[in-house]
Amino acid sequence: MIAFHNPLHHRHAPVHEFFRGERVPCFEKPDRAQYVEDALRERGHDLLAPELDSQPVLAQVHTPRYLAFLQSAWSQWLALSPANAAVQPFPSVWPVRTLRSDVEPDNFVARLGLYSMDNGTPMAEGTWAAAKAGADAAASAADRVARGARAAFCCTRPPGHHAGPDFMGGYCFLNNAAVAAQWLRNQGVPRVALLDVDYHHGNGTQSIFYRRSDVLFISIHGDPCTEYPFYLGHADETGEGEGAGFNLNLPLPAGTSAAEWFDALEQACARIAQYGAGALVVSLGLDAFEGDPISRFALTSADFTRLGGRLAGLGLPTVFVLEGGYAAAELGTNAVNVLEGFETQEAVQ
Ligand code: SP5
Ligand code: ZN
Repeated sequence: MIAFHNPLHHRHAPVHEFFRGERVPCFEKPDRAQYVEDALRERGHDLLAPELDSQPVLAQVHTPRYLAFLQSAWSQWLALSPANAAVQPFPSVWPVRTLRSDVEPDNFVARLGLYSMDNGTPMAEGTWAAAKAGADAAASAADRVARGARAAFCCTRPPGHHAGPDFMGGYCFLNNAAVAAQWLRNQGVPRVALLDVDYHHGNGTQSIFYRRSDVLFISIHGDPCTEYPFYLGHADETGEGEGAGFNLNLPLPAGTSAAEWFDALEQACARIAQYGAGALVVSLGLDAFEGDPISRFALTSADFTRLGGRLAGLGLPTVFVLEGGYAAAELGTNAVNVLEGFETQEAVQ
């Protein structure tokens, strides 16, 4: 399969995140992408460098002031003190209900809170460079598909699906899958289906497309009553305005078996077929894996091959975008299994 990698992903390398008030090592670490790249090469898939600038499409899915903040955040952080070069910034205050988010405070940490949904998305010196190159890789994969490729894979980190129009969160900064979907729309695909199979609800992607009918968003994920991101992802969120009826959430309890997970996948596939999509974008999180350290579904490595085969059965030009998945050593096998399940099923059709 055509696969784009992110040559700058390693420049996003924060050291720690918070868990129950303590600093713990980051789960979203550079070796995740390295394992996937290694597995792709071992199994004969070539890796291409990004070949397009995603900037115009980023401006369609994120707000100007958020993009401006993100691009300059590290230099603003250093301007507070040169010693900050060795310190990770974290937000500590957020504009929740009744507080104003229309006025940007001058204080850097207050602005960081304005543009964040959690304190679980640490930044480092190269975060913007890595995130931007990842969005370029997603645009490049989408463009190949728009120009006739059956499928393409974007192997990148940091992930993207928790990043909304004007905020970061859940290890995500720029919404790569939204970039891919918007790129396909700009290239003339009238209706794009975006299926998110990451363990965590793709709240950022949902919010970006919630009032639109030209991108159908479907997510299979851990029930937000108990699982991150907690404040979005319920079954009664079905879209608004023009987008009414074009958002489908399939939350499943923590501990759900693979058999039940594949039942939900059938519901998702039925909705995609009914929608009449011209292309499919898959937010390919691999944290539904039984061995994932922060998630509680039970898919095996073989189940990821089955997932790829089922998606091929939709018969749509498909862009796969890597999202979460924290069992790093198994991430390569699980990602390539999806792609090979897709290609094998494609070959027998
Ligand atoms: C893209 C993606 O998968 N983002 C997930 C963000 C999850 N953030 C919350 C992480 C909570 C980690 N809890 C550690 C439990 C260790 N037993
Ligand atoms: Zn996830």
